[in-house]
Amino acid sequence: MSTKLSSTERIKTDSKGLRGTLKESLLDEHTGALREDDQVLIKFHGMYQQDNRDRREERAAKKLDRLYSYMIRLRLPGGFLTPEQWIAVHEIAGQHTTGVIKITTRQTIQLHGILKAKIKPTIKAFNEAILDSIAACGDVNRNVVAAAYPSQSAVHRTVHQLADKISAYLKPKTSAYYEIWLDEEKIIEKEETDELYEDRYLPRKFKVAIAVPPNNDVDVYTNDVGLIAIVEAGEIKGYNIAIGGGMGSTHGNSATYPRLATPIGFVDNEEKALKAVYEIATIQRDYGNRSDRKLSRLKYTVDQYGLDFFCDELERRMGFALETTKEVIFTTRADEYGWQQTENGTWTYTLFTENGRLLDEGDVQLKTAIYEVAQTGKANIRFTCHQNLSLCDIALPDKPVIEALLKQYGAIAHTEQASVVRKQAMACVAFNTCPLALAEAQRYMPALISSIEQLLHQYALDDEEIIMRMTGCPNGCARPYAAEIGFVGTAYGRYNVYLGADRAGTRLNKLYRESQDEAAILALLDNLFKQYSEQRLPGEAFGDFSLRAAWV
Ligand code: SRM
Ligand code: SF4
Repeated sequence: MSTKLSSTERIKTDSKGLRGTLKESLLDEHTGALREDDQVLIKFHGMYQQDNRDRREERAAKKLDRLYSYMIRLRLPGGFLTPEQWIAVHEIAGQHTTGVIKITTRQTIQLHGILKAKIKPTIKAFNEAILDSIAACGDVNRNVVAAAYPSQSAVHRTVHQLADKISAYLKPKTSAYYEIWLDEEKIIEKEETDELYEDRYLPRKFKVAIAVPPNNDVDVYTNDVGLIAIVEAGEIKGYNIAIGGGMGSTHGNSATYPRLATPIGFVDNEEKALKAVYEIATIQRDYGNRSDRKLSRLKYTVDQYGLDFFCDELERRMGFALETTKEVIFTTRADEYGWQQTENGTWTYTLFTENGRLLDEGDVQLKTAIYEVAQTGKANIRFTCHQNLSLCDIALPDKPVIEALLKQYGAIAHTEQASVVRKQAMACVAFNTCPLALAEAQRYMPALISSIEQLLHQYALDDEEIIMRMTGCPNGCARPYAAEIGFVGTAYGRYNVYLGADRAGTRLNKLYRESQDEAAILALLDNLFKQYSEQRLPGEAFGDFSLRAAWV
């Protein structure tokens, strides 16, 4: 194995606490881009430099620079916003961005299309709403996700608080964000010691999720660290800990692979869970691969050193032993759409937001609907890892007002009329902003689902909750390897098709066919749905049948 550090490692250690030359890059009016090293560093501040890929050729023909802009992602542990914060997000989205508010697969939002000169005003506006984008990207702990349902049970309140605590505990200590984007006074870098990240940060991104069985809505095993709440008689008794999940792989590189996290033990209180997450991060910091970024996620560290070594090292660093993993049963990953009453008597309405794109289109004015609801001040907002949005904490007397607004702007009809399969589906961003996309995803999946709905109808499978997910490349941002049917882009208009994951997210799928175009996908699904409708056992899910039928 090479021991030469990757170029990103030098950029991090030379960055003076993630400052680099970002200030100078921002002032350079000759280009919409940043200096090369700063393009890496800005990620740690929650932003990505991008360009409009639909316009690359046209601009190249005119000998023009690419059309650079920035995507900003918020740090939002547990995916929560107050109505006041939503109003701020809505207004910010209307000023310097494409206008679309994009709910991500990790329970937060992204805004795209921000020009370089507008980054600072955007961050300042977020800051006024007590929102930030620190560590939403980069080689650090990312947005901590937590079970969204039902948002008001005491157990869920506890895990939402734990998500906040983990996010704060693993937040980089540098004050570069405040200096660069908010013009706060410079702090002498030497005084900023960061015991967790030191000056090298982690070898790669690090993701933590907290699940509350039986709903695995956070897809807990696809994370570097999964905490699974063990609930008895309505109380959390502790957490199972699972390590080494991750979806990303690279076409043609067999050393890379998706992996589900392995349960390694149980801790009986929150303090120990926090300590465990922290020390798992320090082991990854010290042992993770810093030469080849394709092999640097925790999953590869775990597989390289072995679980025994990892657990011994973890117990040594924590100063206490892990207990035996408790039995856990997950039965679903689905969002509970529509109205749900929660334990404390308040109401939640979960809205279908196809691929997380919140906008106004024709009669379906989702963005306006949420804005108007937020204006009443009578509902909080919580995002789900399924790219959806829940209006929550609604008191019974306020329910009619909110329902009327949702009806007025077409949100209820939109949610109720969407088919079962569409409501289970997810697609990543892909074109036109993702620089890594090989094929379309969120712009194409809705049309493909329409054709799939017709096939399902032909075999009376309309009510089957088959989980389908699509990504524009093998990085796996919509977790396609944990879908019953996964589509992974290989080239424009072509996808690898994967089959066989289970509904609860405890088993990965396997490659079924390579590089299929739409006609081939529909033909193969036609055949598979026919067999499934004729031969399945009562209640047998499509993913389970795929294995029994030995399709993969
Ligand atoms: Fe992702 C990179 C979008 C969730 C695995 N992801 C990207 C970038 C930033 C492209 C880039 O590096 O320049 C994409 C930006 C597109 C755009 O224009 O907005 C991008 N990822 C997304 C989002 C927005 C997809 C979505 O439609 O919701 C999700 C934002 C999550 C968030 O709020 O933090 C998103 N990405 C995920 C997930 C799912 C998850 O975390 O539950 C995964 C798979 C799990 C995992 O991490 O293994 C994921 N994204 C990746 C990878 C592959 C990482 C790897 O280990 O190999 C990359 C590429 C990379 O890091 O080099 C990537
Ligand atoms: Fe981009 Fe690939 Fe992630 Fe889709 S899966 S957003 S194409 S990196």
